[in-house]
Amino acid sequence: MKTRITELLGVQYPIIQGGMAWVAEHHLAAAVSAAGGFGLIGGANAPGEVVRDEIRKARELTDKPFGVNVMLMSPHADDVAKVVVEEGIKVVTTGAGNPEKYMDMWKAAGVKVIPVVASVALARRMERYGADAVVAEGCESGGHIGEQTTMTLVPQVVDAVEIPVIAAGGVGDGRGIAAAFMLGAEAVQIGTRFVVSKEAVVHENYKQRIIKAKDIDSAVTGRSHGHPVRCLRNQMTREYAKLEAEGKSFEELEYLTLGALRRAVQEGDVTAGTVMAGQIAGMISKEQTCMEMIEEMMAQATKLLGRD
Ligand code: TUI
Repeated sequence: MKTRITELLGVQYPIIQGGMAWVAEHHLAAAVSAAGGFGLIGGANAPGEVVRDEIRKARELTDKPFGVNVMLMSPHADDVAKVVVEEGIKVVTTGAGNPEKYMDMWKAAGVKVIPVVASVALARRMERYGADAVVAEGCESGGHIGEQTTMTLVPQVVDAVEIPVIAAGGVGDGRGIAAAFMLGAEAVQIGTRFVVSKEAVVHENYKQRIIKAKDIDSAVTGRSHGHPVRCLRNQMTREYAKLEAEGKSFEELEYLTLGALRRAVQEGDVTAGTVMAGQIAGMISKEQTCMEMIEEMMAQATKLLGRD
């Protein structure tokens, strides 16, 4: 399945791995790229030097291309933005903000820029600023989200811009990929399914929580403060909802979630930690290698799309 995105990224399959905080480290990025997809190292809140180290470690594992996701709310975003240029990274995605201030530096260095957007307005603006593609991310996604669903956002972004569009949010198998293509996307970005891959270095409890999740297990914290974050329901989300209903300030609520993602991902505290995952978690049923996941999804998608 050749598209403008597979050409842009130089990959076999139109599958990009999400730049998930604490999850998208070098083992996962290298495994997705080695399997013919496009792996990403998630900068998240990490300092520039940590991201540099991750890039170098991924290069030891694969000579296939991979990229870096710059999380724009990070206090280290400026440093990470420079490190990707210094390390010769060819593709950057951005999340949780507007990357305009880095565009000139990246374009001058020949870096392809793919902002993640949650609205048509930002997609248009990014195209004007020279973005090479956009990821249109619906609120089925895990983590920091916008308001629109993938089903409604993707076709509206496809109609609004000339650059190719990658669909994200709620894609976890070949049916989701085929559906995204029907909406006009030329690739998909997948996060939650890759969390349960054999190569993802996360706590076993986190993987099992996703594998056991039911359709209704997803919750969004922080809506009332304009910082919606999707995760799986647990003691933390119940406590958060209670305090949110009591009108507690954003700062007080942040205290509850501070460091809670790391506690879930690395220490396996899926009770009090923030178990970020997309709504598709309910469909994800087993651990597999990235190669098995990608080949299974592509076989199903190409069959459904009549391209096999
Ligand atoms: O960025 C994500 N997903 C994330 S980032 C993250 S780390 C974090 N953890 C806790 C709280 C906050 C962040 C976990 N998951 N996805 C991409 C994404 N970007 N989704 C939505 C947006 C977005 C939203 C508003 C992008 C731009 C925007 O407005 C920018 C503007 O200035 O107009």
